[in-house]
Amino acid sequence: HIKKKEQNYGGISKNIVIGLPKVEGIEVDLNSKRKDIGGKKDTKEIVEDTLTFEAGAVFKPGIVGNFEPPKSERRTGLGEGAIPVQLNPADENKYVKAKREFGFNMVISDQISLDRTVKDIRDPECKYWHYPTDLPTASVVLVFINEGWSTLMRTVHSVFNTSPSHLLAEIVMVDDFSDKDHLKSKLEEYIKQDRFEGKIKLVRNAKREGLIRARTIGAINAERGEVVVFLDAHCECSPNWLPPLLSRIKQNRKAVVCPLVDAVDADNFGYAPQADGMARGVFNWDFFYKRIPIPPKEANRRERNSEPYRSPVMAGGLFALSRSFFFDIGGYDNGLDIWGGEQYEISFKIWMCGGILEFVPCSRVGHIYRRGGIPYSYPQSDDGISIVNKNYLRVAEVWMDEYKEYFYRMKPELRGKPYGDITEQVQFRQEHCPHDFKWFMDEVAYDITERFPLISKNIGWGEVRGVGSSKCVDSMGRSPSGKVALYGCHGYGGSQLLRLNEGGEFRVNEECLYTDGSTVKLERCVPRKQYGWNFNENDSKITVQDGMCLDRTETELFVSPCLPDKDTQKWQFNELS
Ligand code: UD2
Ligand code: MN
Repeated sequence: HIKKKEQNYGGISKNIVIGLPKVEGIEVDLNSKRKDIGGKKDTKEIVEDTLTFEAGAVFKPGIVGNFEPPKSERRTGLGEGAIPVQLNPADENKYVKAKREFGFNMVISDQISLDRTVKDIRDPECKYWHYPTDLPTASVVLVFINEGWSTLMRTVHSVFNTSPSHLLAEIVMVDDFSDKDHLKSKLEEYIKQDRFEGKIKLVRNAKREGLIRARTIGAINAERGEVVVFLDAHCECSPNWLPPLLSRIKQNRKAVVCPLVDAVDADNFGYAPQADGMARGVFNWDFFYKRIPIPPKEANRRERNSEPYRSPVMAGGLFALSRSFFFDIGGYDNGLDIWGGEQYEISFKIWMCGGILEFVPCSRVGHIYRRGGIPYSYPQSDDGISIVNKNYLRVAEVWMDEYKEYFYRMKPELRGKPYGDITEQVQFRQEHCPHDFKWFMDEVAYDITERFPLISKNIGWGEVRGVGSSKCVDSMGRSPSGKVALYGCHGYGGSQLLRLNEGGEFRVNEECLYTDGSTVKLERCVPRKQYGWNFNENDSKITVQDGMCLDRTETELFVSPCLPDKDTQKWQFNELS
């Protein structure tokens, strides 16, 4: 059903696919991918299909494992070993422009070899792990749109240089409708080079699909490898990053594994671990990705720190899984657009449909976190809700059962907003996924509510306007410890979107209002702290413990003893629950 237009580019690769079949006039139903790929139809089949393998990796203290050094020779160029590179002040203007265009310092990137090696910051234990030699092969899928040349191609070179060639089946590059010249014929020529052994397949989307459908298209086209590895298009791999991932999948076909993601600095291209070391991936109730320490229960399941550990959710961009398992769990929801939310969808799915999600400490990959710019735009949404929020709604509605209520309490403005048709996803879940969200919270993500307690029901939310005034409570974009003030009501939400709930919290996003007895300030909400805010609809007063009331001058907020008829102590929320 999914037919590809195959073109032979001078014998370099027989599999270069240009254009989605859709534009070629062939009906392609992305939703039918499961059937096409031989995915399984019901839970029973998925379970029986689990392959059991012999021994996995073995730890032998003192005996170095089958660690394969990078293919490139030791080099001495600029940025080699990921030592930070300083910008020549004469390049300041070019630098500013590049940062705005790509989010990266392309001036420096262009000066660093595409074959550079990065620092080896793995746990020293890692070299004593002995991985099986007959591992499943991998197709590495890179989706990209308008990425800078050297950061994109350094990703390709790095994957080549650091992967044992018998395990690297192919790299599938999915161009999500880029319009930059350097990604046109130059790219097609470049990937034909002998050094890439005909292993690079380029798929050009005929229209902008967004990273989520682009990845699905990549997985559909990744026919050569047993495992699909997704990476962002601006990554650099550490030594021996691939075997620990493949080995885990070999042991358990339903293990979805993430490397530890290190940070390649967007300005100087230095390489560093994330500040909090090894962490679990979780989310707060408005779907911000968070990292929290590995709880003892999980840490103790392992004998060594260098062993894989389970995580409730992944960050999104970098992970490996059996290609057939990807399609068994239905791949991504094709209704997710452009960017965002898919990391939760796939994570919930993995757990709730019978898989496991792990972080693998001996596999490390660097990712450049954008700073100061993005090379693509977010299309305008047509129904008064941003694309990211719409994605979140789909994920919450399909997967979170009664827990979606906490999401809505954090984002009350999204209640009732349109999120498209989810019938197919709901049906898929019913037919294939034995666990519900409560099971996920209790058995897998049991450490989330410690950090991000369930949100209490809102009493009032929206703009908080002084009665008889045109001013609203405004966080003024001041993050923790800033003073909250009054500002002309603007109706755009953001710093004026507040929520006061039955748990006594008065919040703007993750920040809570508190008072030192006179002024009103913001702090990162402290779990289970009794802030003591309340709103009384009858006298329009916002009180905080000990009979104090929220009060105002023209521009300032403070608390003062409650007085029955004091007009400056009267408030109105534009929405009451
Ligand atoms: C993070 C993830 C990213 C994805 C995203 C949420 C990491 C390190 N990164 O954002 O993988 O899960 O959260 O959705 O975990 N792209 C397209 N088409 C688009 C937009 C982006 O192909 O319309 C490509 C882009 O070129 C890049 C990849 O998708 O290769 C991820 O985009 P990003 O790097 O801008 O996202 P990031 O790292 O901020
Ligand atoms: Mn990225």
